[in-house]
Amino acid sequence: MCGIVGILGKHQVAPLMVEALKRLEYRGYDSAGIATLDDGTLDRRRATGKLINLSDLLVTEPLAGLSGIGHTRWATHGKPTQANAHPHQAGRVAVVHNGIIENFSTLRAELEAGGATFQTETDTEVVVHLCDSHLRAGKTPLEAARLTLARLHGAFALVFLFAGQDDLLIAARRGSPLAIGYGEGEAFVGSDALALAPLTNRIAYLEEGDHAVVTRNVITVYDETDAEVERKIETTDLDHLLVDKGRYKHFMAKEIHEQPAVLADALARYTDPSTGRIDMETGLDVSRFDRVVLVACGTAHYACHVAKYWFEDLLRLPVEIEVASEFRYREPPLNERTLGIFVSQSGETADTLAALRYVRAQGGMIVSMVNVDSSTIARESDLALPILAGPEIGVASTKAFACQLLTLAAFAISTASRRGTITGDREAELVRALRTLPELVTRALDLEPTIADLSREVAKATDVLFLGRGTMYPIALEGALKLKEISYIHAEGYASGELKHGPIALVDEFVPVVVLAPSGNLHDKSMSNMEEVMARDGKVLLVTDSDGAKAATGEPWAALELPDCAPIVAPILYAIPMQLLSYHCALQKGTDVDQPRNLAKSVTVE
Ligand code: HGA
Repeated sequence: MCGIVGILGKHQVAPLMVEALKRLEYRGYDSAGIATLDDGTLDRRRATGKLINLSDLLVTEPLAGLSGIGHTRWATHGKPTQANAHPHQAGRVAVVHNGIIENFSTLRAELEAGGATFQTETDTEVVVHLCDSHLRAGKTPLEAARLTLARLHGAFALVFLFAGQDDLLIAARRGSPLAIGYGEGEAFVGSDALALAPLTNRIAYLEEGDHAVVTRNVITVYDETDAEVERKIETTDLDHLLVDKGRYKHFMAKEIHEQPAVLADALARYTDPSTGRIDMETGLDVSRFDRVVLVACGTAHYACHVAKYWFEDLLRLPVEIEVASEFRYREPPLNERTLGIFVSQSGETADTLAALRYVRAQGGMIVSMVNVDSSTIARESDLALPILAGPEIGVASTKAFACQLLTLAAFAISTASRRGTITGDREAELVRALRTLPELVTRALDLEPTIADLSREVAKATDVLFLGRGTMYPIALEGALKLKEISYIHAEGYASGELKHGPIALVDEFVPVVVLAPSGNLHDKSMSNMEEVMARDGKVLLVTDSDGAKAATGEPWAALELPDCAPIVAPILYAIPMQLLSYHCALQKGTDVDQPRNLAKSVTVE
């Protein structure tokens, strides 16, 4: 959330910064802005809403200069107005900020008492006033930045630009990620390496508490004690990841349709068809843990919820799933026999990262599943398993969810096999089932025209319920979340058996109820719950397979028939119609599918 960039270039930086911000727009699109130094003088352009508004403004009011900082905002403090848009400036300093300054109100009161006049409602503005006060007291930019940083509480990344200092940026990381890019006589700073990909492929990541003095030819990094430190420069290979929508109208549609391909990639990496085994060299001592804790947020949390069923079944161990933002402050008792599994698409989710550090402090083992190999969560794990989904740009997660599930399944099978809780034959049977996924998902995607038709009716609703049992329960939760996120229709997911304990009061002829009920041991129970809904005129959309359809009772409003599948792959398969339904409802409603209101993709604030 909030993307930041800084460039000390050889060419005009405004267009380069807009390009870099385009690749950071997934982090927020409440406003965007840049500040540059032209002949040593600071100037800014800022616009509310998407980056395109800033680009348009720069056409009529261009900004010259070879040095600059830029920002795309997801507001935490203060409305998404132009005044609140970054960069913020006071006197000779401008700043871009990702994160939250938690003690901003105390600092603001103190600065106001000292005569500072604030222009914004943001927490960030205290940073520029503090820094400017130190500059006015005769401190150097580095001294002023250090004195400022020493006063700030919270989690943040900051980049400072100083009037009259054409060859200087100061970057600081405490909690939020920051990458430094090395060029030939140029230097860059960005929230992630992808933002800098067209500018350089030589990247170093600041570590927790670091700050860096960046000039075109020399970059010096200091740790939290102000001691000079080396941070490894890595050569990245991200150019090929610069993606477009191809023939699709939205990234979300493209990403939904990429699922057969990305699942095939992940299967090629994690399964070995010649042996019928999972191919996942983890190096973990699998006998060391007797309890599994799965921690994540949002859609990744629902992937963990599915995995709980798999881990309990295959590993026969106690498994807990946790919402990271609750887990981290609860201080649950854990020990070195706890295996913590952390799932995050970006690998930067602030709450998940904090939860990981808590488990580490308790002596637990840390396994993460992320889509960005260079992310902080990956780097802080004992074992980081890439989910191999490729860049996911649409804010609503689709292909990353499928790949998170596949990676969790492969890890559960491989660990169970090594702990001896499943036989080699059972492993081979499960691997065979996983390998059917690309074809099954392709067939599920063929249902799109039918789902598009159904969406015309569903999109008229103000409330939609999703029901499921077993692993279909978390898919019901995910279906409801997806619908809320991109179509803004109120939706709730429930365990089918819970309906009669309250939510059934919502049911009438205007409420579509999506019932996820593949054939199998829970089908009869699900049919009873479906009958309970239909008896109250609920409009049921049954999602099942051919046997499930044959055994269905009553007359649902509509039915979708997915291909038959093994239970282990059902959650991945049944998520597909949920994604398509929400996508087509959003099209019906004309919402902004890839950048839904109030959301951002990588959640780096609490
Ligand atoms: N607190 C700052 C930055 C917001 C942010 O990092 N969001 O993720 C603001 O509200 O502008």
